[in-house]
Amino acid sequence: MIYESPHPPVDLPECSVWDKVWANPTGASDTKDAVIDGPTGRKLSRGELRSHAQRLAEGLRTTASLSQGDVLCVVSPNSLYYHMLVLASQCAGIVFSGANASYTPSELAHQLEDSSAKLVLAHPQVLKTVLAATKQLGWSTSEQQRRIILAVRSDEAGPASKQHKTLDYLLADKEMQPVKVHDPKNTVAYLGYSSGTSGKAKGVRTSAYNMTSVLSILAPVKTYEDDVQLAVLPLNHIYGLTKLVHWPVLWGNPVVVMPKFEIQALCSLVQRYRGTFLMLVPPIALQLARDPIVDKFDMSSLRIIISGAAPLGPELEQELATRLPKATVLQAYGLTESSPTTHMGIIPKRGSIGPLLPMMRGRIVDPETNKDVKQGEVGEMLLAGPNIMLGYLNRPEATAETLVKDAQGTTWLKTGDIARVDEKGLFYITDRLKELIKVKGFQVPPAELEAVLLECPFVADCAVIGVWNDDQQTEYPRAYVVLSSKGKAESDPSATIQSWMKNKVAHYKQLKGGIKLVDSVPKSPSGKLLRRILREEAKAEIEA
Ligand code: 4UW
Repeated sequence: MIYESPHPPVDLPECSVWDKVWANPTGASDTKDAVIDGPTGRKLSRGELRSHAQRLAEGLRTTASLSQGDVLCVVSPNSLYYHMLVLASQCAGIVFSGANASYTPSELAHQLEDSSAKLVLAHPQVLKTVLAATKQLGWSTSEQQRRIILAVRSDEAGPASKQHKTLDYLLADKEMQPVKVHDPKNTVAYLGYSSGTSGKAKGVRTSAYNMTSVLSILAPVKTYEDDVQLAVLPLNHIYGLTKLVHWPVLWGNPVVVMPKFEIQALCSLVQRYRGTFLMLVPPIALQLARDPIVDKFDMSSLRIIISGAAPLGPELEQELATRLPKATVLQAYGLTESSPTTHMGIIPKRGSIGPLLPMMRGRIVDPETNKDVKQGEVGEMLLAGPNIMLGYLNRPEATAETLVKDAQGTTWLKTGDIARVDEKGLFYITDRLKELIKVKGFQVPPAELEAVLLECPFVADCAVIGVWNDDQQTEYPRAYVVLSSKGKAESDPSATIQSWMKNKVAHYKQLKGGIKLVDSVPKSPSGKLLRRILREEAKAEIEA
């Protein structure tokens, strides 16, 4: 059966993202704060944000010679300028591709190469990584100087400004007239990276219409003029990009940005700016619910707390709600491939991701037969709606496996998540069919870690799965490793492999779930890794 959203339909405008976010339905003034840098207190008003974004757009077009459809890659932790960089790209019709600021050079090189990024805007903190990544791709020094620009103003760039230009170089005197997007349904506006149901990270082609639609279908969550958002989640990931970059600008709400999560700093910013809206991931929910430091701050301004990107158990959700009784605690769900939000627990039911948002439709199918299961039974969740991506970049096969058309011509996204729907139409995520591991909400594709491990001289064969860590409320990757003869000669091969991995993959991809030395890893007769067997074994181990 097809589940329909219980919410009334909403209008879906066919315009550019720029026109949507600056439509200003609340009549917010230009002098109102738009972005506040948490650590320094520096601010950009709405007027400044819009004007700077238009000037930067003009510089991207003229000084950097980017044309409509070219890809701009931004590598930066959350900063005062992140909103401006995203919005400048939308003003100029440039495709925005945000990279994770903790990527290693080879991880970043993959995204730069795969996306064919023309220009990189890099925060000075990550410049070393960007230089190493582009060197791997064969960029000469002069090319690096031309194509890598620091994502800060000149007075903040430090010694890096001796070699690289800064945003001041790109900020033109003139404001660009925002481009008109004539076919928003088929115009790619963002290229996020997601492994989807299998394999390595792939470019997700998110159209302008996908983004304007998702902003429209979030309508059931009411925002008010005096709401203040806290941006502790990374703004490059689709969760932050949609809900902490575009959404607050649309509703005229200031956003306080934090470059990294730290519980005391978060609480102090909530208190100082009377924060009302907090989006988080389960490990942050855990600290907010249990860390004694929280009691030292006035958190009474918090009105809505939304958790997503990974499962949050009903007990912890309730614990958080009890500790912060003025706030409504709820869960939401989404994927990079759905731009991202599809469900939101508007009326919270502990452990549920809520009903479908307006215009969304869902199915729960038996993954073997693709036939719908009965209401209440578990199966793979399929979703259809205006926010479903156009497909993966240059990967027609992966796209065809993930987006399937039914006889009525509706395109369904196979989420790779196992879910059930109760009698009230509320959805519950119960398991994951796909091999993806989520560490504190970040994607960790096991196939990627296996490929890196197989380059290690101590490893003959391996398989990687996620194992649940209750203390941290997250999964961590664990490797099952068959040692090579070189590995067998090591006194502590696990420690050697762990330190070998240190520089190869980002910190959140490290094998914190441990390494198990085994004689073989389970494979099908055709040689396909059977990670599910290892997952079941690990689950049984935890439950024992
Ligand atoms: N419960 C259990 C959940 C949940 C979940 C996601 O990295 P991606 O591609 O994307 C995200 C997006 C998170 C998000 C989107 C929209 C939104 O409003 C919101 O608010 C809280 C959060 O993480 O990973 C997608 C995968 O992450 C898992 C699930 O496996 C999904 O396929 N996931 N949300 N509430 N699991």
